[in-house]
Amino acid sequence: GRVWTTVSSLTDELKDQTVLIRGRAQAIRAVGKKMAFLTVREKGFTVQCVLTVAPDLVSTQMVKYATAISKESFVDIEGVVTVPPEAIKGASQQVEVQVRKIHCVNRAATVLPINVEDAARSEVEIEKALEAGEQLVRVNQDTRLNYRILDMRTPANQGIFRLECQVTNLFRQFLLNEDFVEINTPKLTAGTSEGGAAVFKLEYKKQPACLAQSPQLHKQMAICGDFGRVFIVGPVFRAEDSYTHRHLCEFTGLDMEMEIKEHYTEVMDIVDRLFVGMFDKLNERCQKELEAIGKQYPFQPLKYLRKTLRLTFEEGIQMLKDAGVEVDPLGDLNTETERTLGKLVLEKYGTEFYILHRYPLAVRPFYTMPCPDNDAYSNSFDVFIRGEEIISGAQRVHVRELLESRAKECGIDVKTISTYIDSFRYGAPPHGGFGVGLERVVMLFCALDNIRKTSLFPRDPRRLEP
Ligand code: ATP
Ligand code: AMO
Repeated sequence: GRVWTTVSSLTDELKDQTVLIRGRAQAIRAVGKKMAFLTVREKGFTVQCVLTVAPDLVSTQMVKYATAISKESFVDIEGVVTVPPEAIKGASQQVEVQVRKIHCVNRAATVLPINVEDAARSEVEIEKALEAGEQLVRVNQDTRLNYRILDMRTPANQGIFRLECQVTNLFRQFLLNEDFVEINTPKLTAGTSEGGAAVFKLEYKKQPACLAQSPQLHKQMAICGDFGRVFIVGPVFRAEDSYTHRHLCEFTGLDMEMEIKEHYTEVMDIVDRLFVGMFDKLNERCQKELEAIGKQYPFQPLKYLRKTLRLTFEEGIQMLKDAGVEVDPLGDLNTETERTLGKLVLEKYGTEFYILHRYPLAVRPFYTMPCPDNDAYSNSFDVFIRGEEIISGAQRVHVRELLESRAKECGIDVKTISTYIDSFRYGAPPHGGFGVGLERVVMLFCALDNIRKTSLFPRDPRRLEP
């Protein structure tokens, strides 16, 4: 077989060598009848390919053939790598390929709903281009999502979803190394786990059912079944009724649950080691991805400490109060106060990643363990990146009677979760865990403004397609 080279690996080390590449014709420009430039893109990386008419090497017919190829078509190119005296504008690879053979493998339609080159520009580049009188279309979010397969081709999107894959991978690897067992939990369930409103109802063989709002109940039941430490990677469904930048109707949950010996801080210790290690490795292993994302959506690298800052909810309220922001000391923070606290924490402690724990019991789900010293508070926590929540976690109630009364107090129909509540009849160890929203981690790590940018095929209150 022939030896193929990827566009991303075309460097000056290959100077004068003949290479074979397959990619998309991103842009084609003819210069008279004897020369043409072709930008070839493969998985977000681009290289400039040059056709120059020369006896026995390149014919005028070949130039004509090349310039007739429609944008986004797949092409095979055989050519010689050269290093141009000046830097190439626009291409990610700084070498050129002098074309010897070109073949169009599969043609794209001549009219494209999205021009991938335009879709890849940053806001600053768009402004500049428009000022210079260039003709280009600003691609809006709905168009991007309607034609997601074209939008996906931009270098930034290639980076985002490769980075997302690493987040899942690092979550899994870390927990496997810590003796956790990966399990799968049902997505078709009889009852709700996080409270009534945001649930998709459906009929399950004539029986009322819903799509799992989280693996919460089943991951705890696996602890009752002596697995000790478990985790789940899977879809989570929330029938959100408002349209925000950070809520989806279906997202990917990274969940874990573990026995605890003494204190819920054991769960926060895992958050700390898991995420500090994850951020380090993302910065180290995903440099190309981060660079591609930052080129279109410029952002500052996340500021985090070697040991994650922990503040109690009361301390957080005090910081807000000192800054003149009045909040209910036993109520929840809202999007705005969470953001404000994030700013205050950054100023005072120099970190954009921190844990807020000991939340008021009244604002947490029924399965949350009250604080033993003061049951107005709970053994629970949220974790924030750049002032927005990425994780909720807690110690759980493992005493059946308390669990049942807490569920009733919270207005849960206990009949629908009786098998869960009954699991605690037969002896259960103290335990706790947390749930992470994958799309939120990637969105906030890269300071992106919308969760639809980190969901490959987002589901929101208005979108069920593609
Ligand atoms: P969790 O369910 O763990 O709290 P979350 O990030 O979805 O995760 P919510 O409880 O939904 O958080 O909300 C946290 C805060 O964000 C709320 O107190 C509320 O002020 C605000 N918020 C939640 N949902 C919306 C929404 N749909 N529109 C505007 N603000 C919202
Ligand atoms: P919670 O409801 O906070 O907790 O969800 C856990 C994490 O999931 C993410 N998240 C969302 N992401 C996108 N769209 C949404 N609509 C959405 N809702 C939540 C957030 C959030 O921090 N059972 C508990 C977890 C636990 O205690 O183990 C739970 O589901 O990043």
